[in-house]
Amino acid sequence: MARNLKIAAAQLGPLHKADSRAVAVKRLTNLLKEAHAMGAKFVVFPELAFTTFFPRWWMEDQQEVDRRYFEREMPSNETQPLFDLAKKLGIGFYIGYAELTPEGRRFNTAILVGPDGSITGKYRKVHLPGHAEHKPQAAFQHLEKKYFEVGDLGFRVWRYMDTITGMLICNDRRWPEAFRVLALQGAEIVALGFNTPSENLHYNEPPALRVHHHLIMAQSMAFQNATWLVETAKAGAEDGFRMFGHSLIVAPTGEIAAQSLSEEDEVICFNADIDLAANLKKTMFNFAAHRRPEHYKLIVERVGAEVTPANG
Ligand code: CDV
Repeated sequence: MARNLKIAAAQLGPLHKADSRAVAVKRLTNLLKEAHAMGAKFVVFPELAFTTFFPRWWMEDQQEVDRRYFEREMPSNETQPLFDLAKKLGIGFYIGYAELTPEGRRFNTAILVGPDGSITGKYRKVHLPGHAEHKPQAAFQHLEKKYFEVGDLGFRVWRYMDTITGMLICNDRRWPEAFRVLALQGAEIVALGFNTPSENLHYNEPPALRVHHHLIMAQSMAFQNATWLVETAKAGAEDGFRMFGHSLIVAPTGEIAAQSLSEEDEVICFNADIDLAANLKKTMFNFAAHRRPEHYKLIVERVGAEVTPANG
């Protein structure tokens, strides 16, 4: 029996500082309805999908940050309509949000919600990019290291809608290790939401090159790990700070099956044959037959690059 799952990436255009949770939830529910009309059964929303990408702002009043941007419960009264609609439509989804735990810990989090409305899995972002200190000279900040702790749940997969699905968040897509840990657990779908500024905070880089990196990473990670990969952007100019779109659904062959065209709210959808990866998993990327972990020790032992002496 072929296993097919109609997957959608539900891209959000900009959410500004002044946009309320209610505005965000209304737009998310509209995207969900559009995905449903396209026949989607699993919808991937962006990273930090209920608010503007707030780590671009230096803010000192943590109580205010918590109130405006963090979720103490999921779902809450404000986010419940999205869960209710998804359950009514029988759609499962991935969504990212800023999580404030009862112990006062803060994470950049994503959840996998089943078509029955229950939360199947949670992932807390491991690779936090940017910095913790204020950079007043910079055009904008990237303060994920200030606002969030490194995720403490590891890289996991879940049996989900007759597939094996894992979650990552944004910057994780630049790290092959994250994908490989999911692939070693049999991942068939990797869902990932992102917010990626079109400008490089650190040095001058053509925006087109940043999109190029995004595309080649997605294609290579999907192929090398023989998995479907869904990457969904929050895009466009949020209060004047532009982020690129290019939400993607990539097949395990490394081919882009669907890609967004705008930097606005947009749904892309593809009927994914989950078993498309079966041949790859049995041959080229048969891990059990071909991997040589005894030669990969440095990957877990060493964090930063250290140059060994010549011929050492
Ligand atoms: N939200 C992110 O993790 N953004 C990073 C930016 C800072 C480069 C990304 O990897 O896209």
